[in-house]
Amino acid sequence: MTSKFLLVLFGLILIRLGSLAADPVSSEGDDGYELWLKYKPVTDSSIKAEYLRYLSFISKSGNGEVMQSALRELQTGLKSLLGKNVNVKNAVGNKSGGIILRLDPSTDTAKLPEEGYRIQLSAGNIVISSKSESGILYGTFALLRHMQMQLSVKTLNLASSPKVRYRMLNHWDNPDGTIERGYAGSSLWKWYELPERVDPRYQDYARANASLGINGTVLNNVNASARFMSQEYIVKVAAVASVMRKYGIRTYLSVYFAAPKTLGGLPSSDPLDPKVRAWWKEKVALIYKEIPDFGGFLVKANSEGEPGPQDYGRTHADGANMLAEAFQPYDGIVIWRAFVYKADANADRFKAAYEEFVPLDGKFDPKVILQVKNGPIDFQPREPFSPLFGNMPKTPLGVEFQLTQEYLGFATHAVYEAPIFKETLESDTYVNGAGSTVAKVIDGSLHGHSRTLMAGVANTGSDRNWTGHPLAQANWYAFGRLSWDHQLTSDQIATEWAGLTLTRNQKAMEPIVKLMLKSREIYVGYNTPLGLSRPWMGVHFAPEPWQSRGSRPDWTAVYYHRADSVGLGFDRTVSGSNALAQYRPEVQQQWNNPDKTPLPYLLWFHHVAWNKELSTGRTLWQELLTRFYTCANSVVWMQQQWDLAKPSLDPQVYTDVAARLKVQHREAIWWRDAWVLYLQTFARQLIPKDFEPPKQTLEEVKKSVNIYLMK
Ligand code: BDP
Repeated sequence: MTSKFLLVLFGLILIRLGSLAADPVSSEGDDGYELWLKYKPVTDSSIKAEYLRYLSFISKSGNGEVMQSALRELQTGLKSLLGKNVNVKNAVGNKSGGIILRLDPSTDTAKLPEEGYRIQLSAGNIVISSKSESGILYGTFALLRHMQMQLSVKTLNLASSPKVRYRMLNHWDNPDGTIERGYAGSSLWKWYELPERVDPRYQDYARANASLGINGTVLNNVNASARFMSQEYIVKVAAVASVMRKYGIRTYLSVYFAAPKTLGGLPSSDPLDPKVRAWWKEKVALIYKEIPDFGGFLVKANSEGEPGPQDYGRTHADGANMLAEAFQPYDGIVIWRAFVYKADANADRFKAAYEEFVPLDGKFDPKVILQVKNGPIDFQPREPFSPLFGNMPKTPLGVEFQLTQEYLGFATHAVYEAPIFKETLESDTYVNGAGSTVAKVIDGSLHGHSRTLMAGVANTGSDRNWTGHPLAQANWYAFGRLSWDHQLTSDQIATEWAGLTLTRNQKAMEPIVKLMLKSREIYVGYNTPLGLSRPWMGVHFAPEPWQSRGSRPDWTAVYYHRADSVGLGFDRTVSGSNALAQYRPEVQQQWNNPDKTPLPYLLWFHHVAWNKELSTGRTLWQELLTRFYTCANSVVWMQQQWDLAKPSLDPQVYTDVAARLKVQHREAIWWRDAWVLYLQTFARQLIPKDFEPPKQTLEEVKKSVNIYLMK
């Protein structure tokens, strides 16, 4: 080897080292797969020293699958956080310096409900105790979360239990691998490979859910295929359920109400027909043979063309109770959806679910829970709470939120949804006087129900980072945390999620959390300000306020915003549809006077004249424009916040989000221009000088929307 060659080689090595040293973060290359379970090494040396005192052993009581998962998670977490393999010792006697997983029905957990846990220091050990293995698993995740946040364990004393019993994700996944309203790739469930091949990803999905306390998953779309009731598919479902079970998660299925006819070959699916009842009983028995902890059925019936009991002149209660009867021998439930509305040009879709279900209060089998979307229409960026909440005291009502961003900009708009969930949960129904919040309806405390439910329509898919938009992971996280404890604040959850997922640097976290907390208001501002809504048919993404033709009136845009030469908005007071009458007088009072209605809800309840002066001192037209423009511009502010955090962010994540924020800005302007130009044709007013006029004409915007929608 010549000395010249050696010099060149040495030079190359130096260049390589130099580039590595200059770019210390890039080696991480965070692809988002690990979500909030990254278990990055603890860097605070005094905290690390505290933790190291408890790593001499792990001991556990109980040997079930869930306990094994808790142990595995703890060992993986500790190894990654602290670089130590911690072994299991079972006979530890009086030893200290370890972590004890104690399944203990008697002493310190006596006051805790089944799934609750306590974490405390006792005789020099960290002790996680619970009555159930699931509780131990939740406690283990809580301890690991505490350690990921590098919090002291010197005075560790945490006790927590879920406020809601059924905390579940609803997947709108189809058997062909597509996802209805899914924006993060295709379905996680690979039906054609099951049951022989069980994708390892199912386990990571289960871990992520269990880390938040989610204990149920509905695997298939509410627009269900009958094939899930076939023996072939039940076996496939059983293979997925066996993974979920290890993490305390029960598996549920959406069912096609007409399955007895289409799959079973019976002449009808009439819920009062004894043959149909027998068919379902047999089906449920078959399912329990394969899946002993099966959770139950979720049903969308007589809704948007799906079959249901009304096809036979029966009620929703008849249908639900027939299925409940099939579940009598088992610990399963029937979750019946309240998302129904009829094609009636003169009716107000807002009122439909209430009219249909309130008369049925008291008629449902105790195994039935009614699942109600948070608002009366359909997951709009902002909706008043559904008037069903509180008005069916004899029926357990669960709430359904949507994590997938159907109306919230798919996977290109950053919208942190915790404030949406909280807004519904904190709404006061006044049914038993002030303080009768939706949260108290759904956690059962208002009307004394123990079957309580919070469901979230999942935003997961086959994308490597699970949710497409990296920040959308926060919506899954927030839903899970709130389903466990609805009293957590949006801020708390955002801070926790950002700290676990993006960066531990305090300075970087601040702008990220600010961005997250403002994101929903910003979106509403350029998308549906002042209480506009837009559930028209189609892809639910492109702006189409002009859409006036549909197969039914409530599948058009004009049905909802009611723009005309006088003004804008849907009159739901006595002079209009009187939907307000479905609320208690105290709630009506907040919304029935256009002068007093809070501006975010104004156009939900009133048809307001273009020149009416609002509480801001601006006319309706001016206020709309102010919101459209300010909020579209605020996306630039979001970009700035994100950039402030850049030095502490993984470059892959930084770049991905930065690019999506650019798309968001472009699309925010698209939305703004479409609304402004279209509404201008009714308002016949100029765009005030302070605002830059749209660069395109209305016709040009319409053309771009048509291209977007083209097949
Ligand atoms: C709407 C969706 C539709 C769903 C329906 C539902 O557009 O795809 O099937 O809700 O919840 O939001 O059943």
